[in-house]
Amino acid sequence: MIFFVFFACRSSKVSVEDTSVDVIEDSSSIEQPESSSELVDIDEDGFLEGDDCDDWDPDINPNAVEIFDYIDNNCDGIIDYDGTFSGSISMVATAIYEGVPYSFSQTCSGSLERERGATNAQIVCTIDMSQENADILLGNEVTVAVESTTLHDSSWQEDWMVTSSDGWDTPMAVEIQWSELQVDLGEKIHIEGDLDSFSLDMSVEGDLYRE
Ligand SMILES: [Ca+2]
Ligand SMILES: [Ca+2]
Ligand SMILES: [Ca+2]
Ligand SMILES: [Ca+2]
Repeated sequence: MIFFVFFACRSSKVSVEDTSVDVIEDSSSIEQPESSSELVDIDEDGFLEGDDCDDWDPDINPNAVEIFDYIDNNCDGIIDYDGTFSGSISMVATAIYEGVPYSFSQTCSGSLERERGATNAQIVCTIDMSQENADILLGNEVTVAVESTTLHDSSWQEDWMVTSSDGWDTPMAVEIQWSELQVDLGEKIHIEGDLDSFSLDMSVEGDLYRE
């Protein structure tokens, strides 16, 4: 009987209590996590990682001098002598036909693309057919071109292929020379080529500029 009374008293207390609580949030008192986008200068070269294209190497930064090493030293997006170049190239030629020499002169368009050393270049000459026997000896178009070659320096000599729209082709020794990286970031290329064969002499010369 004593047990019954104790139980009855306890249950009446619990049933009438309201346990709900209003929670008041104060956002100013909540600590925000530190921003993860905060820029740092890991290599301590004076440039934050947003402007420094290699924040682990103090020799690479926007104030560095571009040198030939397959790396973008000065963070301008251009590696060494990379780029697209174009310009005018002069072509002169002398060809023998039935024992008689005929001379030709033409202004041609040159272009060169270099990306991480891989280079394609061509000179396209649309021949002025009013020149005597141009149709027989040169054809409507002569190109001097090289494809998929890799440049390892600022000057370079290699055989390019001279091809006529008439169907013949022959190699020409071509030398190209970039202007100094330290002077103008290598924005100019000088091109000279010579072909000296039994029936045809041809030379090309001119400058291409970074576009
Ligand atoms: Ca840095
Ligand atoms: Ca750096
Ligand atoms: Ca470089
Ligand atoms: Ca560069």
